[in-house]
Amino acid sequence: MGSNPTPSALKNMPQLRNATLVFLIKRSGDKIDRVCLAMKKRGFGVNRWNGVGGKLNPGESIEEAAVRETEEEIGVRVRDLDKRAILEFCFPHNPDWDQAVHVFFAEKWEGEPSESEEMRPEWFEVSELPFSEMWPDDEFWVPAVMNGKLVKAVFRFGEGDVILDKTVTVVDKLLG
Ligand code: 6OG
Repeated sequence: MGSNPTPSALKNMPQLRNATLVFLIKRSGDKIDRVCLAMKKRGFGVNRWNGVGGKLNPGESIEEAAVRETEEEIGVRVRDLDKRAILEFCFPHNPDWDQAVHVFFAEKWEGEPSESEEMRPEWFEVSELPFSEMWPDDEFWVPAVMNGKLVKAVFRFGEGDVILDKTVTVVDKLLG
């Protein structure tokens, strides 16, 4: 018997599909004062403001996917990526949507955010984020991340994107 057995509840857990979420940020001194959100024009999360990102292509790393998606969605080539959160989303009524979202800040990029068929970017003051038009989970982790905290969180959603339960933890380090 191993000294550190896998808890039985975790044994049969399938590995969640990875996805990326990138926020372009502008600082004033140490503080983030502006963040680029983009209005999703189609598909999953349509009509919501969010960072940019998406699923990984076969063989791609999480960071490679984050760079590619940012370029595809808002025409900006990021030069740095700083991982700030890992969020697990489960949708028991539609497990195809289950995903582990890796959240990054980018502070250096080439080009200016511009509209694509999928996203319409806009700069927001961090103090004026449009939470009523964002995913309902965002109010529980975005403020901490904007304040410089690293976050791990798990959200379970029901029909109509209602949060059934959640665990949001500020951590010292993000692994994975
Ligand atoms: P595509 O399916 O468009 O990628 N994403 C979420 N973002 C937030 N803030 N909250 C959620 O709560 C999310 N679920 C997914 C990850 C989906 C994009 O949306 C993000 C990707 O950037 C459920 O390829």
